[in-house]
Amino acid sequence: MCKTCGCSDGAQTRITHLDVSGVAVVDTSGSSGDVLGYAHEHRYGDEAEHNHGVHSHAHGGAGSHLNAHPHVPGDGDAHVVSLEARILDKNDRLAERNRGWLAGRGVFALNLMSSPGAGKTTLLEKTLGELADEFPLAVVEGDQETFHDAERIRKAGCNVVQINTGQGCHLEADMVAQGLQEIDPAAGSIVFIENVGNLVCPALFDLGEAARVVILAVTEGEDKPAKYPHMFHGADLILINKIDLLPYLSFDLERCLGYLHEVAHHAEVLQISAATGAGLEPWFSWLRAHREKALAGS
Ligand SMILES: Nc1nc2c(ncn2[C@@H]2O[C@H](COP(=O)(O)OP(=O)(O)O)[C@@H](O)[C@H]2O)c(=O)[nH]1
Ligand SMILES: [Mg+2]
Repeated sequence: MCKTCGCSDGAQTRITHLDVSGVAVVDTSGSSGDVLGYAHEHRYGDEAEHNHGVHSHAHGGAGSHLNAHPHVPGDGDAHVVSLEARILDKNDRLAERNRGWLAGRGVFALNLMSSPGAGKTTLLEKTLGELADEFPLAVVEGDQETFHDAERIRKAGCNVVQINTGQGCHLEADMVAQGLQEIDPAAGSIVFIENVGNLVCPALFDLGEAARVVILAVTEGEDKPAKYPHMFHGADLILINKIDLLPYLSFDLERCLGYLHEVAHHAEVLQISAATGAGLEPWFSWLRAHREKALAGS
């Protein structure tokens, strides 16, 4: 059991590739690709190779995990630490494999993280509307349960796979590898990986992305970067969302920017409203530039 976020050994990951043309879902477990019933899911945690009891409950990228989950020294502690180190090594190795696979294809993949409800899916909907005519886009959706977000993305006409993590609170590299196989992104694509809503554990798992984008909604309060520094420290780009609500809140923007400077001075910060579209042009430009770079490097 993860002491930080409550992942349990019973977690089961399911991967579902939604069919863009209709409400049906393509079963991802068989080789035929037949269109099956809506609720047909691929439980890859059942496969022998994916020992879910181990990989779904590892927390922390490289050494950060050991800091985040300190162990009380005692009998068996060395064993626990070495087991965790092996699990984390495994995630990092798989993340590197994803990164190489994406780079070889000239695909720009980003890991989009935030608290639940900060506006990740709304931003993706707006972004798909703007960029879909320019180059191929695909989305890997991470949620504990439901196809709600994947449905929203599918309605926008985008290639999307939903990963349901069960009791797991974050995506891991092997889940994303499965998702990438499903969406099979073309050269020059952007792949958006919407992580499970959580400001803690997703920060600790490398998925093989080329960039990390963190959304902070003004409704969450200005102190979240100070309270959850690991998440913001790892970001390449931070989007302060829901700025349309600023007139109605006591959110102290200057203070928030101060905290961000302290924990993530290297990151670019943009102020946006995913709902109204305000401030989104620099975000679109950022995406175009990173996609160009990924394509040029392939
Ligand atoms: N006012 C306002 N609401 C927003 C904005 N972005 C998202 N929302 C709302 O916030 C709620 C959660 O958004 P969603 O995109 O599902 O968040 P997610 O859980 O991070 O994917 C929804 O009701 C959205 O309509 C914004 O910029 N301004
Ligand atoms: Mg969402």
